[in-house]
Order: sequence, then C-alpha cells, then structure tokens
Amino acid sequence: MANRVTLAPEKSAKPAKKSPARNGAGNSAERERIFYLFRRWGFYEANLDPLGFFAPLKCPDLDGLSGEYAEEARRYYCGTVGVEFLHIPELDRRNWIAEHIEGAESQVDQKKILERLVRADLFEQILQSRYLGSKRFSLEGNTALIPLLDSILNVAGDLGGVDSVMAMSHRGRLNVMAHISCKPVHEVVSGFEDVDPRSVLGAGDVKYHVGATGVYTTSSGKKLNVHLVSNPSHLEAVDPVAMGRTRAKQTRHGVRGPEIDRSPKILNKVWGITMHGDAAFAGQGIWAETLNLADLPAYTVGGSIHVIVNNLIGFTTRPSQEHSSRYASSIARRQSVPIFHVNAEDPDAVVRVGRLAAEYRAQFNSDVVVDLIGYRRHGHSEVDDPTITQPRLYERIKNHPQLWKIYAEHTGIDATPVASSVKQEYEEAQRKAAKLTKIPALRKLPDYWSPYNYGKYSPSFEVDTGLSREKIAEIAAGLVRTPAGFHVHPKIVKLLEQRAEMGQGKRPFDYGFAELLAYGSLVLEGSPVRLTGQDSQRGTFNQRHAVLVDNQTEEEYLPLAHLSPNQAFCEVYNSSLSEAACLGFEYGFSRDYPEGLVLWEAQFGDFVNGAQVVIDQFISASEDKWGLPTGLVLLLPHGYEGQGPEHSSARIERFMQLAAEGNMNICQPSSAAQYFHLLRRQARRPWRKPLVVFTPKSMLRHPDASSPIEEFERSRFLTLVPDHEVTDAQSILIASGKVGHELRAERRRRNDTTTAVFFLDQLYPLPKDEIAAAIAAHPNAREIVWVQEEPANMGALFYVLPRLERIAQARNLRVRTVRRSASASPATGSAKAHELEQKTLLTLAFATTPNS
Ligand SMILES: Cc1ncc(C[n+]2csc(CCOP(=O)(O)OP(=O)(O)O)c2C)c(N)n1
Repeated sequence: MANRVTLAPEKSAKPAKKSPARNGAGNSAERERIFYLFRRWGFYEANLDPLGFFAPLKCPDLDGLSGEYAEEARRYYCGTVGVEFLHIPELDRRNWIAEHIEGAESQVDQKKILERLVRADLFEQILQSRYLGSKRFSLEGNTALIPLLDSILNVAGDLGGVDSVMAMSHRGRLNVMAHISCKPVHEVVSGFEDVDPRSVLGAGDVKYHVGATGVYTTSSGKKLNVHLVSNPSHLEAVDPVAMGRTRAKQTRHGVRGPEIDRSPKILNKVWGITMHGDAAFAGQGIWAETLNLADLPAYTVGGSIHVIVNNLIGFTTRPSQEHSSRYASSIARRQSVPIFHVNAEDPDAVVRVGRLAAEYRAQFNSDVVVDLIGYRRHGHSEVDDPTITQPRLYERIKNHPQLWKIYAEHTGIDATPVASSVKQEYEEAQRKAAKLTKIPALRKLPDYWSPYNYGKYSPSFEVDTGLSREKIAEIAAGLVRTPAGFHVHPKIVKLLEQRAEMGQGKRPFDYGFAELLAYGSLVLEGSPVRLTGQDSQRGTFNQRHAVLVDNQTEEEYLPLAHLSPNQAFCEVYNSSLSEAACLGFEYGFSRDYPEGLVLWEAQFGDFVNGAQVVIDQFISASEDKWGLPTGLVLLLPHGYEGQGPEHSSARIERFMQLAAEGNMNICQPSSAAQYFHLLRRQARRPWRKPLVVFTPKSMLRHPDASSPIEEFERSRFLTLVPDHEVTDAQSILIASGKVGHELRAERRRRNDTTTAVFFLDQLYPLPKDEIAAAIAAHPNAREIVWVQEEPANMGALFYVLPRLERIAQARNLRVRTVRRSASASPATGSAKAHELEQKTLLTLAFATTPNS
C-alpha cells in the first residue's frame, strides 16, 4: 500500500444508470452473481485510509474474481468509497443504493470544493500561528468534512429544508461554526481572546463547546437555519438532544390543532445531522441508545444523517483497542441503515457520498451513516505530542501535504489566488477579534421563546391554577369518553365509571386522574402536552390509563387528544428502555417547545441515574453554561415501601446537590390536587425552569393523599402545606412525601393533639417565608423536627437542616432530625426490616423532647 493515496482520476467513463436486475441478456446471471459478491463484500477491499495504515482487507469471497464484470464491479465497490448495505432487508432500498453506486457519477463543482478546502485548512493554520499553545481541536486531516456538509445541505435546501439541527463534539467544531453555521469568523476567533472574564465568573463555557446558529446559503441560493447544538465534553451526550430538537422543530412545522403532520414534506423541512468521533461512535452507550430511537413513533425524525469524522484514533488509543469490529461504524448495522465509508482524500467522492446520503434520507426517511476516514494532523489537542504514542503514524503525517494542495494538484486548478484572499480575510477577522472588548452575544432565542421568562424568579410569574367545577366536569367527561364501537376492558369500564364520579365531585380524585385532569385542562387552554417514559401510557403502577386499548383489536385511543377540535396536541408514548437517550431527547424537545408541557417519566425513580450525564450537563446547567433555558419536567417515583434498595429512592440528595442559583424546581406533591396544581403551574407560569417531581407509588390511590373536588377549585400549588388539624402545637414535624401521611396517621392513632405535621411540597427553592409563617401559627411550639425516610446521608436532610436551623433560631426553637442511619445502599432488602425501621422512625418523631 502506498504511503499516500493517489486520488482517483476523474472517472467519466462509467456506464449509464442501469438497474442491476434489468441488466444484459446472455450473461446477466453471471454478471449478477459477481455484482452480488461485490455489493456484499466489496467495502472490505475499498481503499479508505489516506495514509494506508487501515489497509484494504482481502476478502476470500472476492478472491480470484476477474474479467470484465469483476473489474467493473470492483471500480464501483472497492475504490475510495465502500458501501455496506446488503444487511438492509428492504429490497427497494438495496436496489436504490446499487443503482446509484453503479449509475453515472453526478457532476461536482471542483472550484467550489477547492475553495472550501482552502478555507477549512487556512482557518486552522491562522489559529495555529496566532494562538500557539491554545487548544482548538483542529479539523486538519479531515477537512473534507466541510464540502461533505455542503453537499448534504445543498440537497436538504433543494428538497424544502429550512432548518438543520447539528450536533458534534470538539473536533473541528470551530471550523464547522465558521463555515457551516456561518458564525462570523471574528466571533469564532474571539473565543481565543477570552475578553471580559468578569462577565462569566462561575458560568459560561469553553469556546469549542458553545452552540452557534446562523443562516447557510446553498449553491442554488436557498437559505437554511443551521443550529449547532451546545455540547458538553461528555462525548455523544448531545446526540439525543439534537434529535429531540429536530423533532420539536418538525412538530412546529406540522401542527394542525390536535393533529401533527409527519408527512415527508414536513420531515424534509428539518434535517438532523450528527457528527461523531470514531472512538466515541463505537464506544458510547448513549449513542447506541439514540440510534435505536430512529424509527420509533415517539422519536422518529424521518431519518438523521450521521457522519463519523473518523481519524482512526481516539486521544492516544488505536482502533484495535477501541472496538471489536473492523469499522467504528458497525453498531449501525443492527438497523436498516446504510453505511457509506469514504476516503477523506477523495473530495469528489466525499461530495457525491454526501449527496447520496441526503437523497437516501429523503427517499426512505431513514437514518444514514457516512464514515469519513481521514487522519488527525496534530495530537488529541494541539498541546499534546502524538509522537510519544504513535511515532510511525506521525512521522508519516509530518510530511503529508494538506488536502487543498493535493486537490489543487489533482484538479489542475490554480489555488494561489483563492488561498491568498482567504488568508487575508481570516487575518483581518483575527485582528478584529483581538480588538473586541465584549464577548459577542449568543444568537437570541427563537421568537417562540419571547412570551417566556427564565433566569431569576419573580412572584409576578405566579398565576392561578384552579378550575371551576363546570370546567372540571367538562374535562372529566371528555377523559372518560370512548369512540363508538371501542371495546373497553372490563376493568377499565369500572375505572372510567369511578373517574366520571370524580369529575362530578362524588368521589375524591386519585393522582392518576388528577394528572389527566391537569393535562386535559392545559391542552384545552392551548398548551400542548408530551409525556414519554417506560410504560407511561398505562402507568407502571396501573394508575394512569392515559391511553386505552381496545379489548378486541388492541387499537389505542388517547382521550386527551380528542377533547375538542380546538385543543392543542397531546402525545403520550411508551418509551424505549433507555434513560439517557430518552431523557436527552425530551430535554432537546423542550428546548424548542417552551409553550408545551414536556414530561419524562422514570419507571422507578432510581433508574434516573442512568441519565445522570443529561441531568448534570444539560438540565441543571444549560442555562448557566449556555444561557439556554428549559421547562422540562421529570417524574420520578419515590418512596420507602419495603421494595428493596433498588425501588425506593429517586435520589433526592443528588438533585438537592445540583440545586443552585434557582436553576430548577424540586417538588414532592403531597396530594392529588397538589400534583394537579404543580403541573398546571409549570405550564401556565410564563417562566421556564426544569421541574423535578418525586411522585408517589403506594399513595397513588391512598385515601389520605386523594383530594376532594374543592381542592381543584382553590387557586394555587402550596409550596408548604401547613397543618389545620392541630392549632397550637408544641412540636412541629416537617416532612415531604409519603412519610408525612404516615406521621399524620400515627398522630391519629396516638390521639395526639400537640403535634403539627407540615408537608414540604417544594424542596427547592425552599419556601422559607412560608415555613416561617406556618411555624408562627403555633406560638407555643418548642421544637421543629425534620423527618425523612431516607438514610442520614441521603434525602433532603443536608440541604434543609441548616436552613431550618436559621428559621428556628429566630424563634428560639430546638431542631431535631429523624431519619434512618447513614447507609451505603438506599434501603433494606427485607420487607420486615423495612416495617421495623419505619415504625422506629415514627416513634422517634413523636418522642418529643422534655420541656427545656
Ligand atoms: C464520555 C467521555 N469520556 C471521555 C472523554 C475524554 N475524551 C475526549 S476526546 C476523547 C477521544 C475521542 O476520540 P474520537 O471519538 O475518535 O474523537 P477524536 O477526538 O479523535 O476526533 C476522549 C477519550 C470525553 N470527553 N467524554
């Protein structure tokens, strides 16, 4: 294998398009046999690595094949493009690819390609010379990415595209910002100047993580908004976020009242394009989870284009240490997705592959993978010395010319004029950046954000959330209505009867129906609702039944989508069995649907830790890092009920630890009506913050937590629920969630009239004034007791205690805490041990301290 790939000569002599099946007469069977083998195995022998280290693999099935047919097929399938597509079961898709690969080559604009390569390379070089020693994660070695994206966007624009949502990590990000997101070069470069550090103390992000939005103009003059999604360092975590944003933008284009149009016309308006490193593509689970969402009704975006910016290295690690497969892309083979491998030093082939990928996506609304194989000119970052670990590779790279020079020589186009004008232009941009005194503002949020506030809380955001009895009755009637001929399951017939009674005020509401009442009221008021989670349609605890299933046909019916022809849309989906990708997707959706109530539900609260990266990097911090708000809701079943260490805790402590600067609301509603008001508050307030809700399990239908209809008429969610049963308490117990009900039951059992029990329904921001006011209603109280089910090292204890102590100090009250002993695991595995522990908690809570 030569050290350097010689570019394939301009191939003009390919035969005209012909269907593989319709080809020739006499020897057609033999031709077809040979072509089949090359279609099946040819990619192994393709010449994909510009430096020749990743050599073609001799394939026994192709060994010894010669003659006219073999030569022709080899030209198509073993050149600088290798296609994996015979794992796709759909024949029309396979035929489409074969016809396009074996058809006449499309024209490319070589002058334009050269100009883009010059820009991509010189951009990096100017940064290298001006900011030596700064990290920029250069694209050099894979600069063909820029013409590749050009060709994808050109097709997108011609097919009606108006938006493209892009995700990528560090590598080449600045280059893409400048050349694809079309952020002015001096603004991109300004990141290196690091002006005005005081404006971002404790906040902001590094230059190669922030997002960029701009307008891209295609060759035919079409305009596309390009949104490069802000990205944390955690590789691939941004993928589901970009997909969720794509889906939300498509939904915006397709909403027709309660209906959403997902026809190809709408899907082609918004194009999701994700870029990946080869090591990350092969290794990161969140990416595998995201890919699996591609064709699911809850998540599909009508196909995304995935580009592996493959430099055959990950930091210092070789591919043979990164993945068990020959290609980094192989995980995509589990789905009906074609994979185009292309040598990044054949820019004409790269552009053609980009075009094919985009056309395929539009034709079949399918995902596509483009594996762009180049190299990495510098170390992992520019301050790393790669010769320590890859001396042979870097010896070769040292003498390897830049792509634009290779391409100029190959095409015979004189690159000197364009190179000198681009150089001048970028040097001028650098000088302009050096003179800036303020960080250029991120592009402003889209117009649909303008009715909403974020940032600091103001009491003026509060709105009444109660409903009149008539309204409740009307919504409830709609929620129990089924279409004529729909066969309702006998158990659900009973449930619907009970729900009808709730709506008429004849029986108290449980959580399940209170929740649906909230959603129903919102869609009627014009706020869309989207709820996803594992088994969320029925509800893990058999409590929700948002989606009804015909007992004979298994057809599904969502009453929430049929309340009125003028309502907003409602979607309730069972999700894939993923936490990270599914939560990331909903975060992305919420970013582009502020007017909607977007909820993600964990099956049990503890499973949320599978999505910890999304919580840490996006939900709790995106406003602080990137100025990007969200009103996403997390529903996390929580409560100590003797089900063992794994089904008890949604890890309240982790959310409390992430809480700062008013970045989210963390709540545990103590009754069905409180849950109803909380959900309505989240949607109706003109203020967007993430909301974490710890939801009940055994209390879902418990009479103590059920609410009479009057509770839905009252105006608002109470952050603290005071105690009206005991008027002059000596001891005040403060708890959140189920244990509060157990404390009140224990008080009844003891005929205790001296102990008040408050529910803290909002843990963060802590309602200090409300707590102080409720305490003041008990002037003879001697102590405040914080009671929690969680062990001492968990729950809200560490957060609440010092703040309660400050409130208590003002009244000279003692503060005690009652909780399980600190523990390495959240809960006991024995139901009996749990009972004993729970009894002890209650006993200790009522063990009032003697008069002091
Ligand atoms: C989840 C995660 N683990 C580890 C890292 C540290 N890290 C940053 S880049 C990198 C190598 C990535 O290699 P590859 O995906 O091939 O992209 P490249 O940098 O080569 O373009 C690693 C391990 C990270 N950013 N995220």
